[in-house]
Parts: sequence; C-alpha cells; structure tokens
Amino acid sequence: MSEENKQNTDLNPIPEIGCDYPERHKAGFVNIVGSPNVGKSTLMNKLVGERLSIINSKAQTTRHRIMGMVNEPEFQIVYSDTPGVLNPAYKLQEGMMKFVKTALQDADVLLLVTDIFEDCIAHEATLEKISKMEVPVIVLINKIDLGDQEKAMERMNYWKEQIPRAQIAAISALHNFNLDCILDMIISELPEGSPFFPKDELTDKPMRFFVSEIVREKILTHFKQEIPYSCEVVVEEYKDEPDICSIRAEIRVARESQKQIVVGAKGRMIKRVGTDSRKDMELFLGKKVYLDLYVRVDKDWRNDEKKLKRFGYFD
Ligand SMILES: Nc1nc2c(ncn2[C@@H]2O[C@H](COP(=O)(O)OP(=O)(O)OP(=O)(O)O)[C@@H](O)[C@H]2O)c(=O)[nH]1
Ligand SMILES: [Mg+2]
Repeated sequence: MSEENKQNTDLNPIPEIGCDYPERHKAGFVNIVGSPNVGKSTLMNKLVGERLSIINSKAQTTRHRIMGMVNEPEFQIVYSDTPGVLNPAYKLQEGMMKFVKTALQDADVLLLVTDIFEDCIAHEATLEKISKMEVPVIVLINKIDLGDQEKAMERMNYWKEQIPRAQIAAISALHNFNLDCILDMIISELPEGSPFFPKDELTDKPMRFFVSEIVREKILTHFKQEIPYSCEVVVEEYKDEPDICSIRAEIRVARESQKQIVVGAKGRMIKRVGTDSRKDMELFLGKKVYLDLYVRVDKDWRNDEKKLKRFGYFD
C-alpha cells in the first residue's frame, strides 16, 4: 500500500453527539464487472468472506446482481457481483445485462476484473463506457497463479494503455494473492458518507434466493452442454421452523427432452442433485433441511419476459 493511501485510510473518527457513526465514516457501492468466467464471483466471496455467489468453471454462472456487505466501524463496503458481460442472444441474457448496466451506473468504485488470458475485453461497448466513467476504476488482473511475472507485467501494461487513469493490480482471487492490497485501494477510494444498509446486514438477497442458487450450482456441476443454461430454479415453498427448513423447489427446463436428462434414468440424476443440494443447504442454513425437488417443463421460459420478471430478472 502506498504512503498516500495509508494517510487516506487513517480515519481517526471523531464521534458526534446524536450520530451513531464516526464523522468520517466511509460508505459506497463497489461494483464488480468483467467478462464471463474471469473470477468475479470468486473475488466477491473472498472480499466478503462468505460464499454468497456460486462459482463454476462454466461461463455465465452468475445471472443476478448479488450484493455482499463488509461492515467495519469506520466503513461499509457494498460489493455487487454481476453476470459476465456478453452480447445477449435471448431475453434472459438481456435481463442479466440490465444488472450490469445498473451496476455501471451506480458504482462509487468500479472493479473491472479480467484474467491473465483475456487479450482484450470481449465487449467493446462496455470498455468504452468504463473509460468514460468518472468514478475510480481498479482493473484487477486475476488468475496470475496460472501465469508468470512476464505475462502479468505485459497484461498490466496493456490495461494501463486501455484505461490510463485506472489503478491496476495483479491478483489471484482463488489463492488470496494481493487481496489485502486491493482492500486498501478500495477503502482509500470510498467516499465519505453514512451506511446504506444496517450494519449487521450481509446481503440484499433473501435466504430463498441462496437456496435456489445452491440447486443451480449442482445443476452446473452435474450436467454438460446446454442443460445448465436451460434451467431455472424456482423456490415455490419455504417454511422455516426452529429445527428444520422445509423447501419445495422446481427446476424449470425449456423442453421435454431436457426434463428427461435432468430426471435421469430411474430418477437417478434428480436424486443426486437433490441430495447434494440438501447437504449444502444444511451447511448454509445451519439446520436440517427437507427438500422436495421437481422438474417441470416451462416452455421457452428464457424468452418470456413475464416469467423472467417473476424469476427476479428485469426488476
Ligand atoms: N487458477 C485460478 N482460477 C480461478 C481464480 N479465480 C477464479 N478461478 C476459477 O475460474 C472459474 C470461474 O470463476 P467464477 O468466480 O465463477 O467466475 P465469474 O467471473 O464469476 O464467472 P461468470 O459468473 O460466469 O461470469 C472457476 O473455476 C474458478 O475456480 C484464480 O485466481 N486462479
Ligand atoms: Mg460469477
């Protein structure tokens, strides 16, 4: 961390009468954007210290904007993980890109994540938008554990040319490399202000959202090709009791043939997805879970705006 940044983060709060927060409290939206699969969700989870976003080696894992807060007496950082930027081919992807658009509009600090392999950002228009933004931009070159020093330097120079006013750092989100240093960078760029959310809050999303994401993660793990991209998970019932949480969830698929694959011979695949999901839900919720999981054909749901709204897109 530079000497200049050190001075900026040395807040030395002066309490005010009638004010719950230090006078120089900092708060802001730190929005994470970038191409698919570069490690945005891995980074968000590491920065927040919780597994809020699902992670997978397949692209387009994240479909929503997911907020995760880091609260300290002197600051509140509201991170947002977003879907990877792409040219939408169907309505669902249009909805996903709306989340990115809003994240570009309301950022106080923007984290543009790329990785050591990305030659140039796949989505030119987004890069152009970011170049014109007035908020601080930090370009993070991720996955440097997979490259050498020379490659990291070459990428850093490339990004310095693309966005001259950005700060640039090489990191490995997976291996926690350089994350302390970027936290210092973020705090120094954070504007002064009161917190946006109560200080004990961790995320903007309800438990049932995370429950549906756990099932989607298992689908991403167990199925290949187009299946994960054709599935949506809808929690139809969520009954939280002191000792047990009873959940009824449906996996919506676009076609009958996909239903057969997801159910599997003698129901083997759906059973496996259900068992794995239940185990993860029990860990996440810290209690026993009863999970009832169905597969339903919801014809071409990915292009039906009304349904997508119900599933939490276009909100
Ligand atoms: N070697 C290595 N792999 C990483 C690193 N960060 C993330 N990954 C892997 O990269 C893959 C994609 O990670 P995600 O965090 O899901 O990427 P994302 O940018 O959120 O992807 P989308 O949501 O699909 O846009 C996963 O297999 C991660 O384990 C890293 O620093 N090093
Ligand atoms: Mg993601």
